[in-house]
Amino acid sequence: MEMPRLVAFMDPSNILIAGVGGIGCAWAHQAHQKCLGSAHLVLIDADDTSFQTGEDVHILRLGHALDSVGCAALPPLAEQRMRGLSTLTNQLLQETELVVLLTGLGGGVGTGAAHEFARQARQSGAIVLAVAGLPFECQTTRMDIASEGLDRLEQTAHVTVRLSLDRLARQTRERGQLWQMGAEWIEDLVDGLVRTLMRMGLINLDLMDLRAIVDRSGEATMLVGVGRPDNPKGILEAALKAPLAAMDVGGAKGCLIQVEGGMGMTIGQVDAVADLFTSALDADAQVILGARVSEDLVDTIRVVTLLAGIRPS
Ligand SMILES: Nc1nc2c(ncn2[C@@H]2O[C@H](COP(=O)(O)OP(=O)(O)O)[C@@H](O)[C@H]2O)c(=O)[nH]1
Ligand SMILES: [Mg+2]
Repeated sequence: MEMPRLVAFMDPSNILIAGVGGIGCAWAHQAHQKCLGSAHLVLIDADDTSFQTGEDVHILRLGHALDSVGCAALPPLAEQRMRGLSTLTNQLLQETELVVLLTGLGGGVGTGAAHEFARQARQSGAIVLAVAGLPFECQTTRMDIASEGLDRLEQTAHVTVRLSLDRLARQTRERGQLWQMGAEWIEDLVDGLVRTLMRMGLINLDLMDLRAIVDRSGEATMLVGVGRPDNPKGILEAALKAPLAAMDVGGAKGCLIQVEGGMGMTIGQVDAVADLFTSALDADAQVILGARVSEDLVDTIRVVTLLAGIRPS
């Protein structure tokens, strides 16, 4: 096996966006562009075309001959190669407190290497939030491959959000875009999370709050909504349009909610949005609320919620 390459300079920043596999790398790259400077980026793949160099990007190359997607033998090979990089990964993860892992399941690399990377990250003490794209429903072979990778990712990551490529594609088609490019939802989610955790707000949230939520048993998911301050209902509706695989969030027992708005945002507006977003939760749900003002948001409120302790439906 050829020597893996790590193009990197280690930096003590503690949020790492990780893309695993072709789609995962594309999503991670796009998300990182949006929150440049606040998070690091690692791209993990077997295929050099996934690697966008030139900025502060770490690259973990899993070696060639892994990229003919759809072959069931490939995920174990990718997993094994990922395991072989654990020394490099440990180095990379030394300062990392939070990993946002993006991947598309159903091919070789994402399916095999994502859960192994998540395991390594968790072992080094990081919180791992994963977003996993699920194959199109007509791709039954890929779906079978994906479901095994998903099981293992869900067992490993603190939170695994299932993203339906069917729903993603439908939405991007409505906007006249290619589905491969329709990763705005992912960008907003990652950007929102990074902002939530990196910057100080009116009401501060920190990693301990996040831990308190993600350590709950049951399923977890995340929602992002953007809209006008005077229309909290519209923000919730926008959030519920996310291309997530179907999941009933009604009974969630834990919720972290970050409300971000422009200079004129009032506590009343924060309350109204938070009330609406939490109204469907379990009556005893633990809710942690954060809010912050951002000059770049004009007449807009963005809400990022992480819901946990959801009973599997
Ligand atoms: N229809 C279609 N689906 C794709 C395409 N590329 C990726 N996918 C979907 O995305 C999943 C992951 O793909 P990819 O990230 O390229 O796989 P990996 O690099 O081997 O991990 C696949 O299982 C498919 O469901 C494509 O060009 N066409
Ligand atoms: Mg690939």
